[in-house]
Amino acid sequence: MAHGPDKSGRGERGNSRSGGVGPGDREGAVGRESRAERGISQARRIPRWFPLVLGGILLGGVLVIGLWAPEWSRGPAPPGMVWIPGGKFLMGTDDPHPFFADAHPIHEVEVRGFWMDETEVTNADFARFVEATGYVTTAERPPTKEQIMAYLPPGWSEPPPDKLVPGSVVFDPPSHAVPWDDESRWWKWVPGACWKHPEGPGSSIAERMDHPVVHVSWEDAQAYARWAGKRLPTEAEWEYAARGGLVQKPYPWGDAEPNAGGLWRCNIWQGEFPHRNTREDGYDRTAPVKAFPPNPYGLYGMAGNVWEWCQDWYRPDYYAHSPRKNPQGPEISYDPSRPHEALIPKRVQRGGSFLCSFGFCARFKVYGRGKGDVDTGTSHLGFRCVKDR
Ligand SMILES: [Ca+2]
Repeated sequence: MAHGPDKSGRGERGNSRSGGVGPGDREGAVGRESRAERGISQARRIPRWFPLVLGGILLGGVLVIGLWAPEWSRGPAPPGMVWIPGGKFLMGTDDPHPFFADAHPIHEVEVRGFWMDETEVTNADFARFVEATGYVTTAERPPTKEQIMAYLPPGWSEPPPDKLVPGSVVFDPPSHAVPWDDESRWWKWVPGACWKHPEGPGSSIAERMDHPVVHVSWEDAQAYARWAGKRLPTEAEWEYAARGGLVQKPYPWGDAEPNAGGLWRCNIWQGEFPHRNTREDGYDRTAPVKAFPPNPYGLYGMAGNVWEWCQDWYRPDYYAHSPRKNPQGPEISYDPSRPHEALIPKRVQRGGSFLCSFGFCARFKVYGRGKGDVDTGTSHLGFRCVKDR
């Protein structure tokens, strides 16, 4: 009884659990050897480099998805805007002309991708904003005595109260040639001039709803941008976009002169400035925002027509120490070119206007920089907006 089948069976099970090899186990070992041998055989058929290559492909795929996913996730284009893919570019110029002394040196800048209005903000756009908000522009409010005195050279007397009326600065060409040493020969303060009356009372935008809005201060442009859920471009974003992916070319379309082949590519000045405009490009003042072809990014009017406000404060020496990534402009503005205005807060303007010409002001080139008092709009100054993804 002591050697009965139960004990024997427990013993076999016990041996099996402790690693003993019974007939069934032997068969299993043989089976495992066979499978192992088959595995070795298969491994011998797969080149040793294969896992490395496969891993590399998978890793590369993950990286590509990681880099491009933000581009995919930007969603559909907001109406009237085009996507400007982020990247690096060479900002500024080595053009030795004094017009461009503040655009030195050439320096590499990197900007994030952003949406940009394909055109300047039009009178129709601005009318919708005013209708929706009741906004009153700077030019439609009476200026303060301090605002006017800030522009006058030291020693000038204060303006009488009857001069403190709403108005703006209008290009008013003289009838004959004049020296270029004093802009007051062609710029006039016109009471009643504003975005709705670009040349003053009696003028109208009724036939110019697709022209860029003008007589907007920086504050007005900011107010519009906030209402539209957008913002003004940084100067770096503006220049990056204007260049359209071209490298160190003078114009948004490349190297060709603005009228190469007898075809005008932008609205600037032809003739003798400021008294005789031959309007070979078809326009003596503003033009419709899509009057000329777009640049490679699909942006219209990045040269000429009207200057465009940017977000940045202006300093002529900023490029010498600009941050490389997404520069936002200097902390404060400074403009020593007009000593009595040096401390007036000025923001950057870009793109030039219908008053630009090679002789008088060639700053409609993509690297040309302009600037202006944040409170002052003129008849050749507008803006466009950008929007982050
Ligand atoms: Ca013109």
